[in-house]
Amino acid sequence: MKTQVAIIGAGPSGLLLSQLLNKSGIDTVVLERSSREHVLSRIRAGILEWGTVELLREAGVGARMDAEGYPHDGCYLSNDDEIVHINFKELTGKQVMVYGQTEVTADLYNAQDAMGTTIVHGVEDVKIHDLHEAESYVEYTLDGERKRVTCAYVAGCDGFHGVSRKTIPEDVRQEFERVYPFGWLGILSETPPLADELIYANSEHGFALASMRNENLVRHYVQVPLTDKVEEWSDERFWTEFKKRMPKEIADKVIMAPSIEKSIAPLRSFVSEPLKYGNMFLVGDSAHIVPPTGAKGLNLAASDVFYLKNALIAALKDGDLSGVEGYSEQALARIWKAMRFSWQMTTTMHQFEGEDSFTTQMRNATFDHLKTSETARRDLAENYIGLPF
Ligand code: FAS
Ligand code: PHB
Repeated sequence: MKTQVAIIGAGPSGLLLSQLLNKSGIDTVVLERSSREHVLSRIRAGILEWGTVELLREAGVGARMDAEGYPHDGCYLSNDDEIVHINFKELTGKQVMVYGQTEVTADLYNAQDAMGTTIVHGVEDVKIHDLHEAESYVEYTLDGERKRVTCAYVAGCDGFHGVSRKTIPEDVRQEFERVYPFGWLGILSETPPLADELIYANSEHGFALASMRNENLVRHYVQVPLTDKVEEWSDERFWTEFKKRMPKEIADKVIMAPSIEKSIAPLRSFVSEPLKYGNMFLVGDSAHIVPPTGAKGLNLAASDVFYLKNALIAALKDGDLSGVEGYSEQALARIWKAMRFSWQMTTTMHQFEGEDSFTTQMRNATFDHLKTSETARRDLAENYIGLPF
């Protein structure tokens, strides 16, 4: 097979890049390890920055999001029973959109079907070659047969455990990492949201987040030790812990209904530089991981896609290589600022095992500053709604 851009991975990064490139007349082939059903079964992000909303509209996949998504003007942060409202709309003029990553992925798949693009599922043993030649190629096995896609460029959209980042030699890569000593246990439950907007709760018992998907489906999380296993957490244990961490006026409204999905995600901050190696570009989770506290993971993938699609269109249609040469530096500038915000939100809102009393006082002082300073609230709002692409 021959194409202009070989895309490895059919998660949000790969599908959105394929959608935007094909809309501009650039030919792509997407190679995905899992089945379409498996990709669509993943429950992940829930918040879209407005830049992501506008990019999805540009890609022609905004209709269901605009019909079924929920624009939110702000969110709440609580510290035990104290609650502070961060009014994004008032402080920045912007909102965020509550619309699950699962829905975004489904909308992208449907649009890709309509466009008749090439997405190959169930590929194995992907290998990337000749990245410093005029033409590169990607090899993979499908149904026991070894195949090859020749291309001008390769987009590594294959997530944290993918092959593309590891194709860059270790002595070329520089990796930065912070692994947090806890994870998030998340559940889906068919109950109404506990408030009109999200609640990020810090308490002496640990962190919890009350999020939502629609008026009768909530997505809630509690911080758990990394050693915990999801089977150790009954629904009752989850709800009891969740109520302890929410402010009393919220906890009193909790309906302890059955979970329809339950999973634990570890938290880590990670960046691999550079994002370009010859004809290959890293996009989304293949290049970086953020703790979900700042709702940045999916949204950083979107800004990477925005920079790369512009660069590839300029290179392949006009022979202008400035974008592809500048992609890594341009994307990393935004990645690092989102990395900082996500790390700050995580350290501010989570209790760390064995932390000293000074650290606890710093957390309380940060919360008090948010309560009393509009400037502090505007800084948080500006980062949460998403820095400009
Ligand atoms: P993805 O990991 O989504 O997709 C990569 C794709 O590449 C996958 O389909 C995979 O099967 C495929 N692949 C991997 N190796 C391959 C290979 N060798 N060959 C071919 N295909 C290969 N973000 C938030 O903003 N909020 C959240 O609450 C949140 N929760 C999360 C919970 C979990 C458990 C995880 C893992 C992530 C969460 N994230 C969250 C982050 C998540 O949303 C990512 O940012 C988002 O999925 C990034 O999309 P992609 O870059 O497409 O990577
Ligand atoms: C979610 O709804 O899954 C969600 C929302 C906000 C976050 C993380 C996860 O910061």
